[in-house]
Amino acid sequence: METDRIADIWGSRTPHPAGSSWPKRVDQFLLDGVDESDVQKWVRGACLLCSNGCGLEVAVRDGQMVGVRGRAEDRINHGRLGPKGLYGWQGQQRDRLTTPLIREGGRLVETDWDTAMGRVVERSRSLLDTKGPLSHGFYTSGQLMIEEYYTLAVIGKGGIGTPHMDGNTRLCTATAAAAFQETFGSDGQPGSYTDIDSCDTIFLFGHNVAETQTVLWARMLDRLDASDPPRLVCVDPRRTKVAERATIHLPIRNGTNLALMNALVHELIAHGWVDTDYVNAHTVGFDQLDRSTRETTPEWAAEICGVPAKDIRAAAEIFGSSSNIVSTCSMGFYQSHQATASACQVNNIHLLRGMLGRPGAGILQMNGQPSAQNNREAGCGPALPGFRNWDNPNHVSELAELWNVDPIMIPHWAEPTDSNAIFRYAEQGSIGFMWIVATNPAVSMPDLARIRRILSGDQCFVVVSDGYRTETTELADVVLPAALWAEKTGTYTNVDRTVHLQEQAVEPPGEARGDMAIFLDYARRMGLTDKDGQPLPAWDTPERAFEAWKAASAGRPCDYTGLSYAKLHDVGGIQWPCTSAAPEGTERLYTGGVFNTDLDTCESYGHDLATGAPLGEVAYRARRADGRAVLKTTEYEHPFEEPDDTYPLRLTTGRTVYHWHTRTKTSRSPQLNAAAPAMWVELSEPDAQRLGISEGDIVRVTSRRGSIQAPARVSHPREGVVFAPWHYGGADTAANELTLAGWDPVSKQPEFKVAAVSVERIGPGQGPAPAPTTTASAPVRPFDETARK
Ligand SMILES: Nc1nc2c(c(=O)[nH]1)N[C@H]1C(S)=C(S)[C@@H](COP(=O)(O)OP(=O)(O)OC[C@H]3O[C@@H](n4cnc5c(=O)[nH]c(N)nc54)[C@H](O)[C@@H]3O)O[C@H]1N2
Ligand SMILES: Nc1nc2c(c(=O)[nH]1)N[C@H]1C(S)=C(S)[C@@H](COP(=O)(O)OP(=O)(O)OC[C@H]3O[C@@H](n4cnc5c(=O)[nH]c(N)nc54)[C@H](O)[C@@H]3O)O[C@H]1N2
Ligand code: SF4
Ligand SMILES: [Mo]
Repeated sequence: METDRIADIWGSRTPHPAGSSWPKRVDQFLLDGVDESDVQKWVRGACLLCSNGCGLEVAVRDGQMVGVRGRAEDRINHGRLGPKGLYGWQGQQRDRLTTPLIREGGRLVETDWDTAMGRVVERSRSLLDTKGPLSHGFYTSGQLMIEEYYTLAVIGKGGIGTPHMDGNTRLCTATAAAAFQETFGSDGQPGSYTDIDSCDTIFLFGHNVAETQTVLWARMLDRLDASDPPRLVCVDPRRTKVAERATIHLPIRNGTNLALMNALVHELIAHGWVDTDYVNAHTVGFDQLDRSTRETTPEWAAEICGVPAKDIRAAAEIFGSSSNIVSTCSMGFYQSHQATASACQVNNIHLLRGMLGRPGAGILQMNGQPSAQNNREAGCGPALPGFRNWDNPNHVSELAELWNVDPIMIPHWAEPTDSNAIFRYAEQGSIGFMWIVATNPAVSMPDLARIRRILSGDQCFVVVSDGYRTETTELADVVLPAALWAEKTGTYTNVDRTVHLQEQAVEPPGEARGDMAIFLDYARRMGLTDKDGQPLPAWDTPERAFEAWKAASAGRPCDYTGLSYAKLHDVGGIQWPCTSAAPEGTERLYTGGVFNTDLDTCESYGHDLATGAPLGEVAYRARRADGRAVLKTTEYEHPFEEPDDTYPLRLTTGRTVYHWHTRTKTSRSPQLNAAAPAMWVELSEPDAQRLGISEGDIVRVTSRRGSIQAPARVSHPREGVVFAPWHYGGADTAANELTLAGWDPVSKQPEFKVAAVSVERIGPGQGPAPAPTTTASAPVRPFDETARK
């Protein structure tokens, strides 16, 4: 069946009553002129264009991808695909990098693999010999596969021995991981997507699910359109499509999440909406939580957040009176100065009501990228593989044994380095070799002028692996052409712990190679070995890497030992932990109210949420969580920048449904690109009127760091808030020219969601802004030609 997912983003409704299974609906898209009988094979896998991880099959003809269709039996999507899933893959067939590039006389020129890798290894080896492992930094992604992450984790942590490894997951889901660790002792999503099918209430905290996990929103819509719909509460400064369906929409000022959360906790406790038996049996820290929220009344929060106290009370009452609640938490919460504390409060309200570990009651601290979870699990970023605790010598020696290396090789003398610090060290030059894989920091990091300076300077040698030339490859010393999705085999794990196997469907273009093969080539050329002189890592195929990863995960919360390529091929998505005791996977974590906070199990000894100071083993031991969850919060503080006379508006940034991040794929997909071809900026109607700005006028947005120009869309952010999509690179258009390099003290996630800006009209545009009209970016009214000045 042919599908239009540009105009009809979520597709037709299949409503169903609470507790029944979500009906199937198979979406398919084949290139023009291709019909099903032309397809020579359908190759199994999952979409890699967001954390939802929809199961699909790739249609192949004559060695080329010619289409996709959803897998009806997959637990995630029951056959559905959204706009990016249906159309995004076409972007892989255009403008690809097909040979390595090296910088010669200031310019990037094509070369062969031997020459390119020769340069990489020469620089890496000489720095390692003269300056040691701290001269090396690896900045990776949330878009690689487990096999690739684990391979690089072993190379970086067991072979090179550097703590300077992080992913762009720092910008994305570092807070999800941090909040899980602080509350439950380790990373790992408690809930399951099936909870949506049976809950009676949904809370969305800073999550525009309608545009960012469209198939999950379709799942929610199918309950909202049923005869027994759940209540919906949406916390977002913009009137998104989610907000339009909400029972209560709290359009709080960006940067004030913690004030709201502290008020919700206050209300739950003040009204006795607390499951005291659950709290007593399964948590520690209630008295402290109670004390620190005594004064945080709805009236107090209303003042800070800029929403009516009665709406905060009403939202609290919904939370207090529902039987089965699912909450999701995403970038509106994570990309802020008190991100971890705010996300922990979402965990806390669920714990207070015993609202997890059973059908319909669950927490979804969202991931954004398709395999952000795997970077966290496999230890390619800050964590040690298998959610192991760097501060626990037993955990470190387990890895040393697995890898057959001396424990001293594995960096564990301090907290691992976050990407903010990695870029700082690269700026100073103490990191002289930085390898950037599957991320485009010259568009996605805050304060871009500084990022460009760091990457283009001589103080640090920069290697970039990507499928395309990007804003970042243009600053590199060596560029390595990478195979992309479906051009290689491997596994990845979505938000609700569902693991998918993507099988290779087609060959990569030209000389492009899979990232695992590139990492192994590097390791071999560097001569990395274990204690017995055997090559490290020991494997050479994706399946062997997966088997090695399974061994590393054994006995840890993310246990993969019951999975295999064959099983994933047959079944589609399966949730970890999957073991011989739970061969079909595990729907929910913490069903018995026992958490991973035991001293020997926990992934972290926790932090002070206000300062980010690590608490250490002694303090952790003294708290005696011993399997109970930890209720933690801190006091609300103002964001780093508040509006003033010069910069009177609050900028926030985010996504549109039709693009993926820096658009390397989606700008090359005809349908997606046409739907949102160029940059725009959104203003509320009162602000636009005050500033004399009409729809489509060109405006300049200026912050303390830089300025951009774009046509204005008069839409639905709250008054005083400016919204900029951050997809469009370029010094005149990239939202991150404006954002600031500040971060949450615990998760170190940058504050992309608040900066003070001014907006001025520069002149008339050419018609309405090039923003979608089908989404949160819809104009308040149709474009009026006569109103143009
Ligand atoms: N179409 C599309 N889908 C994607 C992606 C994409 O690029 N495009 N990227 C994927 C990735 S990696 C991620 S991380 C996810 C992100 O998914 P989301 O978190 O849903 O995406 P964002 O648009 O960044 O932010 C969500 C909402 O936060 C609101 N917000 C802004 N400031 C605040 C605030 O201070 N408080 C609150 N409560 N809300 C605020 C914004 O108005 C916005 O609607 O999406 C994934 N899915
Ligand atoms: N202002 C602002 N900034 C933000 C955000 C925001 O909300 N506001 N959100 C942040 C978030 S949540 C995220 S996740 C980041 C994302 O930021 P980035 O990671 O920089 O964005 P992408 O465009 O996804 O970049 C991924 C790159 O990897 C390449 N790639 C894809 N697959 C592969 C592969 O298999 N191998 C290799 N080697 N390369 C591959 C792609 O071509 C692309 O160039 O941006 C962050 N930046
Ligand atoms: S919801 Fe996400 S995973 Fe599913 S089709 Fe859309 S982009 Fe792909
Ligand atoms: Mo993300």
